[in-house]
Amino acid sequence: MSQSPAPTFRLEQKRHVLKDFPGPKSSALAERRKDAVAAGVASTVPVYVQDADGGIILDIDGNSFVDLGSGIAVTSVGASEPAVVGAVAEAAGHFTHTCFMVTPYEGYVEVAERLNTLTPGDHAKKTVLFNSGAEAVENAVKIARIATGRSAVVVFDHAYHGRTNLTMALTAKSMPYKHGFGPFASEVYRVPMSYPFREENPEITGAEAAQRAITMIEKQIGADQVAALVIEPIQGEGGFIVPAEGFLPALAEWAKANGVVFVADEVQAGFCRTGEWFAVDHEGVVPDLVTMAKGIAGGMPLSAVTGRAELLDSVHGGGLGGTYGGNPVACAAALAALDVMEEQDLNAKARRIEEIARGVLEPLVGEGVVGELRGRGAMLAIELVEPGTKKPNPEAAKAIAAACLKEGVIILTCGTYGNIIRLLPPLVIGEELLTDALGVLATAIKAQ
Ligand code: PLZ
Repeated sequence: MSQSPAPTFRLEQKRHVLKDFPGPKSSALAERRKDAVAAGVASTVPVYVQDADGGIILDIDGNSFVDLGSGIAVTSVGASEPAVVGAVAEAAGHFTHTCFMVTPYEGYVEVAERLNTLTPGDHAKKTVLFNSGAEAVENAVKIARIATGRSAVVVFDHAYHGRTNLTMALTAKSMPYKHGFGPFASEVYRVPMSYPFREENPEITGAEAAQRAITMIEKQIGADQVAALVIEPIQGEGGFIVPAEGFLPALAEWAKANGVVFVADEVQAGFCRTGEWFAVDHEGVVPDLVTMAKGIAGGMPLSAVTGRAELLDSVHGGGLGGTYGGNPVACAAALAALDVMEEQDLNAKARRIEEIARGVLEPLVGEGVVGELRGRGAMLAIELVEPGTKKPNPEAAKAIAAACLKEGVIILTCGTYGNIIRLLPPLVIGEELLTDALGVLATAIKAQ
């Protein structure tokens, strides 16, 4: 268990919502939004934020919600972590932007050094910075293609890699991410994932599931055509799917033997979320390239590709970049956030969150709508089914999330079938607040 001191917070770490939210201020903003904001952008929660700190989001009408989503796995250190806020203010006070491609600065170099050390493997590594997860994944593919001189990219069922054109192609789920937005990038091939809960043969091992994918790759694409195999070590949007043990190592080994660049998309699972720095660390897998974003910078937009120096350096000068990539304020935030992760031992915090959450939720498994509880660290999920079957139950997921919200607990759903409740609390959340929120969740599940 973590020995680090518990952080103190500005906002009272207590759930408190009025019966009839959204309140008048949020409702007025919702009206303004209707006229001003594109209808294609949806929000999960109907209130507007005034403040956020620790495990609490305070809305503009005075309602305090427990945050079990972290803005989709971003604010692991908290949404207003003092060291991050201070670093942002300090950096912005000097320069908000110069463009690293025009006039470079130290923060970018330092973030690269930190990531080269933190990511798995002790080989020589290099890093390039961007703004979003999708941009990181796109660039990993660009790097793999130029390094190998090949074009095919292998991705998996249930994968999520972003919303740009290439990453839409890499993403599995049509609605809402891809529907109507094609044509999509070519040379993208999808193979079966290891999804233990939904395997036809529940006995299939990780190695066998990997071989199933490998056979498909070899027969339908040809190993020597494949530039990259891109995989989320724990799938995020697809449903917090943890592949069977041995699946990732077998794929990594095959990639190595066949000159295929193994890309671990750690955008959602990285930076202490699973109780390790990276989700691949649980099985000792060393990727050729790692894509990172979300938790990296305490809420500021920053993403990265880190990997084998010879791969990164196979790109011609000027071949990688972007106006904002590695913005100096975002870099300062990342350096502060990484310090917080180390100093407060957020890996230990994530493991403690798992222990507490499993204690509350495990007794519900197999009863009623709860098909499975899975995940690692503070990346846990419940797969909801129709009682007595494995038939996905998205209605239950929606109803449970709505019931939690009504009580002041923000919970996100996900999954190919929309039937997954996922837990992504800030890693700094207090144990009392977490236990309170889990109690609300357990009650909502039992009411199904
Ligand atoms: N790779 C593994 O989880 C983003 C998407 C939310 P961006 N996941 C949240 C939504 O509905 O848009 C994600 C991810 C993995 C890549 C991405 C993309 O990261 O920063 O959203 O581009």
